[in-house]
Amino acid sequence: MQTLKNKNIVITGASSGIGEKIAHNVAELGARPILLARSADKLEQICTDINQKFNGDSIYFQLDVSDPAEIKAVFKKIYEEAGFIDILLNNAGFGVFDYLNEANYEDIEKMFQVNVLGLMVCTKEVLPSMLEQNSGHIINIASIAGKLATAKSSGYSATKHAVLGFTNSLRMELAKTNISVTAVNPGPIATNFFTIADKSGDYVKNIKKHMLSSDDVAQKVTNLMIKPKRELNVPNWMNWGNKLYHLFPKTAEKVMSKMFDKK
Ligand code: 8X3
Repeated sequence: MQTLKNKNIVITGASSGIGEKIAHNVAELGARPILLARSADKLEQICTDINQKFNGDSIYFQLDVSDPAEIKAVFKKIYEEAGFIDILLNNAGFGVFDYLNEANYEDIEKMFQVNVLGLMVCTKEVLPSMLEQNSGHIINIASIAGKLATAKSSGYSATKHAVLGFTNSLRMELAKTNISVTAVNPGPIATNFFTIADKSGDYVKNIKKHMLSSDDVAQKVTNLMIKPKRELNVPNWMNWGNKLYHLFPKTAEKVMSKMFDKK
C-alpha cells in the first residue's frame, strides 16, 4: 500500500472518460495529476476545476500522442516543471470497429500510432528517470480486446494485443527493479469512446446491460495506484471467457464467437 500524496501522476487522454475521472480521484487523494491530451481548452477547464475543488497544483500540456517528437518535447517540459514522474498512466486510445474488408488503412494506422506506438514512446520517456530512482509505476490501459478478439474489430484488437505483449515483456524486463508495470483490461465502458468506435450504434445497443460505469473503472484504476497489481480485468467474468478461449480455441471460436459477435 502506498499513499498518493504529493505523487506526480501523468495521465494521457485526460480530457474525457476514465482519464478525466482518475485525475479527479488522485487529486482528491493529494496527488498532482499532470494532464495530457489534444484539447488544451478541455484540459484547462479540468485543471482549473480540480485545483479549485482540491486546492491542488495540477498542470496540463497539450499533446497528440501520435506524434513522437511532440511526446519527447512535452515530457522534457514535465521533467523541468515537476522533477519526477511517479506514475505514468497510458490511457490515451481509441477504436474504430470495422471488418478488415471495409476498414480504412488510415484508421488502422492511426490506431497503431496512438494506442501502441504513442504508449511505447511515452513509456520510453519515463524509464531513464524511473530506473535511476529505482521507483515508479507504469499503467497501460489495454482492453479485453487485447486478450479475446472479436469480429469487426481486427484492427482495434490487433493494437490491444500489441499493448498487452508490450506490457508483459516490459514487466519482465523490469522484474529486478522497483518499477511496477500494470495492464488494465476493461470491457466496454460507458464513455464517448463509442461515438467513434461504434458509429452504427449496434454494439452499444447489444451490450447495454454489460456496459461498465466509468466511475467504477476509474476507482479501480485509482486503487491500483495505491496497491499495484500486475493486471486488472474488469469485469472479471470476461477474463474467464478469455481463459476458456485459450484452452479450447477451436470450440470457443465456434460457440463463443456467436456469444461475442455483438459488433
Ligand atoms: C473496448 C472493449 O469490449 O468494447 O476496449 O470491445 S470492447
